[in-house]
Amino acid sequence: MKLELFYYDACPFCAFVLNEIRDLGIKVDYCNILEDEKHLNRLVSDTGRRTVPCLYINNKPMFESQDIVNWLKDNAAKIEKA
Ligand SMILES: N[C@@H](CCC(=O)N[C@@H](CS)C(=O)NCC(=O)O)C(=O)O
Repeated sequence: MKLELFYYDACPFCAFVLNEIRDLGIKVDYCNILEDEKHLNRLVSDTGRRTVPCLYINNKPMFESQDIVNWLKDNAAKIEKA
């Protein structure tokens, strides 16, 4: 399962998701949309939005930090460890 988190550092909703990822000890690829324009461009072209956090699950975008955290908790056993 390929997981990519689109985020930036100053976003509190992103911090909520990042903390959960750390607590679960799972492997996620990080896509900082302010540090690398290609990540921002991909997010906008795929979704028409620049809202973060957005978790790509096998290339399918999921918005809403609470939904992302719930999904990560529910699926943690199936996700590769960091
Ligand atoms: N309800 C959303 C809120 C996300 C949100 O407001 N993110 C802000 C950054 S802290 C953002 O990306 N705003 C820019 C935009 O939506 O275009 C969540 O919990 O994920």
